[in-house]
Amino acid sequence: MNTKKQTHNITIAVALAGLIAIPAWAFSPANLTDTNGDGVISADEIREIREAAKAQRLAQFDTDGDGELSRAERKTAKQARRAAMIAAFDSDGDGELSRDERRAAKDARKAEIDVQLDVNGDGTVSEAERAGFEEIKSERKGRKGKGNKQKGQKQDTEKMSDQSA
Ligand SMILES: [Ca+2]
Ligand SMILES: [Ca+2]
Ligand SMILES: [Ca+2]
Repeated sequence: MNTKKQTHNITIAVALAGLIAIPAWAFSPANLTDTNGDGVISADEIREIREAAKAQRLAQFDTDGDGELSRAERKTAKQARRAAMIAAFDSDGDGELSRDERRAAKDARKAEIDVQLDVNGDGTVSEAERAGFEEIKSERKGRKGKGNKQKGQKQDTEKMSDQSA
């Protein structure tokens, strides 16, 4: 790979990560591409893009080069993301993202994803064009929802028994 180009791409990826980092199911840097040119961005293509984004994130923030992000490295990554978010969406310039600014960021992210999903560029995202994205979304939601619920219930139970003990 071309290192120079990659570094440049990382910068873009980080900026993009900032743009789209808000949602609960946080989607990694989106440059959703119809890699195999079949007219739709499949779930597999999204997975690959996400893996690549993850690798880029690692390449940029793995300062000690051990192939993992330590807590401190994660923190730096998070701060960079936050800074990118604020740079992009802090309309009133107070250094914080208000609820409206967050909403604007979310809307921008949605719009951006729609543009990317509209592979044939006809201005609408057809069911076929959206299918892969929805698959990823429901996959994540399912996993997260289930996990959280079970965890939450367990925690509640534990908490209750703690309190009664
Ligand atoms: Ca494709
Ligand atoms: Ca603000
Ligand atoms: Ca379309």
